[in-house]
Amino acid sequence: MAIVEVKVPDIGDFDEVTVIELMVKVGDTVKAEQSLITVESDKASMEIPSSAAGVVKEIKVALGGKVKEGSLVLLLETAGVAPVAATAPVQAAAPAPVAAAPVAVAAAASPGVSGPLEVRVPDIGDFKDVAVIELLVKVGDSVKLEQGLITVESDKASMEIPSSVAGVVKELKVKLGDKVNIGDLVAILEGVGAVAVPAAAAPAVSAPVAVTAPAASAASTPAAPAHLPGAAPVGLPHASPSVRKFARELGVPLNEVKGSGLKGRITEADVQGFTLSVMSGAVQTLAAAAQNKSASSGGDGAALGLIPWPKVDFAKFGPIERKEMSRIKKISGANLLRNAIMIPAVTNHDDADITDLEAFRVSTNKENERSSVKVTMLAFLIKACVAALKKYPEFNSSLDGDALVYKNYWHIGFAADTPNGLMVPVIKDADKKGIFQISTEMGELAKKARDGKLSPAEMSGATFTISSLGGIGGRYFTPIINAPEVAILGVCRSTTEPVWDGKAFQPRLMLPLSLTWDHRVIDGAAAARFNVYLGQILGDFRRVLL
Ligand code: CAO
Repeated sequence: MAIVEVKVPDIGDFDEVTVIELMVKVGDTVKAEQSLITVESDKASMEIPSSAAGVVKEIKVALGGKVKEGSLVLLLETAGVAPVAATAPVQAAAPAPVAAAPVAVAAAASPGVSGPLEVRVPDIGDFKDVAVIELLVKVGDSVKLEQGLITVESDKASMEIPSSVAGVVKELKVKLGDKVNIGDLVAILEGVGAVAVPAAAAPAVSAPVAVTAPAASAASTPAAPAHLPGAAPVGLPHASPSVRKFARELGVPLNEVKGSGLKGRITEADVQGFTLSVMSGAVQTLAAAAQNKSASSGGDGAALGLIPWPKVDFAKFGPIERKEMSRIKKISGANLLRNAIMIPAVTNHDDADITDLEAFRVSTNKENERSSVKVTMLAFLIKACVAALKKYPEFNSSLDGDALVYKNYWHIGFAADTPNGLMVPVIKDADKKGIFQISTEMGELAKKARDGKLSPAEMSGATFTISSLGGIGGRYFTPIINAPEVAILGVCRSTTEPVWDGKAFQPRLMLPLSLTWDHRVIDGAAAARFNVYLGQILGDFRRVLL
């Protein structure tokens, strides 16, 4: 054990910055590079990462306090041996800050420009191929000089790209998910006002003009940081990159979350709180509210250009009873509708011979009769799906704009039928767990789902989902993909059937499988291969080891 001092590393040109968020507390176990605090200057917000892994012993900074390069952030107890005498506190090697702050430069204004003006990505420091995560304006909007047009984000920082001119947006040249670099065209504006030019030299600008910052020059129109206090356009959520990422993963609309941090900053706890409020029904997202409104008015499909939903006075034909749908049904209904409409989904049906696997499952349960854990077919299916997902990784991916995000983790969701409606708890890291552990967790999660006690974290992060109706019955069905996943496996009840072995019919236990997949990501041939491979594994589970 050693005590390690974590200090503020080189934070570029910034002298003193304010601590605006404490992201860990005493007793927390942190990984190396995990963000510890967020600091903010008048130009940028940055997360200060931990230079070592360990347990937080003491926090040496306070909210609102000022720090600079070399300031002590906290003391960590690490598992390893300290690089110097173990009794003395050791200064950790200073890591680079998570966010390199964009250079701040005063821009002079050259008034009286009109005509089409190009706004390009200015010097954004060392960042390359940063993703556009927010469009802050739309065609037709009037923008002021220095107003943020888009927000870009690397894995380290988020920044706003400001307009170098005042004018009306004629064309947006980027879309959500695009990757941009210095010099890339962001928008074309009809200039009506000032053009920002380097403070040192303010040449007359005649339209059309490319307002592009020279790559190496600090004296250029800078990329404004995402959290420029006082200058951020109204409504821009005030949150650190990691909180934004967390919100995106949960599908939380950040602009609807109230920040409890310094200067209204949105913290991870705020995002969690918002999620819980939505789950408990206390709060509705604006999107859900709009969808519910549309559904409650008959879901008339007007937005899709469809003919109106039939309005029928059912009471005319016989006695009726009207009941409000459960909250979970309303929420899942809105999600199912979106997924059914937006995903070009195809379903492949197949059968797997599980005669031997079922015999093994039954004998395993007999051998462990005294154990409270019952091994279920679904646990084997989860394990088999992980093997198939590893062999065909696009089934474990998600669409992000024009890119595919391949996930190197295998979290499997399973649909659970509850008195309040359908819920999808998630077995995290199913690849690392054995059948007993998966069965145990599934039992616990299914119980929590039925008792309405699942936490948002227990329902998030799935990379693939299985919906099993095997305990109930049926033959095949077409499950709806749980976006942003790209495939889902539906399973029905196994039955003993005569299967031709080349010489005679043999009684074999056959499991019906229905794989629904997103045709934007997966081709029919790949889906057939996935099902065939899954069937082979279920037919001979030793293949999981290969
Ligand atoms: N074929 C034949 N029998 C099966 C089977 C299959 N594919 N899958 C399960 N069974 C059997 C089990 O062995 C068990 O039998 P015993 O009681 O004799 O041991 C019985 O059916 C009940 O199983 P179960 O459903 O309780 O357990 P499970 O692990 O299969 O499923 C869970 C757990 C939570 C997924 C399930 O209870 C559930 O909620 N299923 C519904 C999912 C759903 O609604 N999907 C639709 C989504 S789209 O609207």
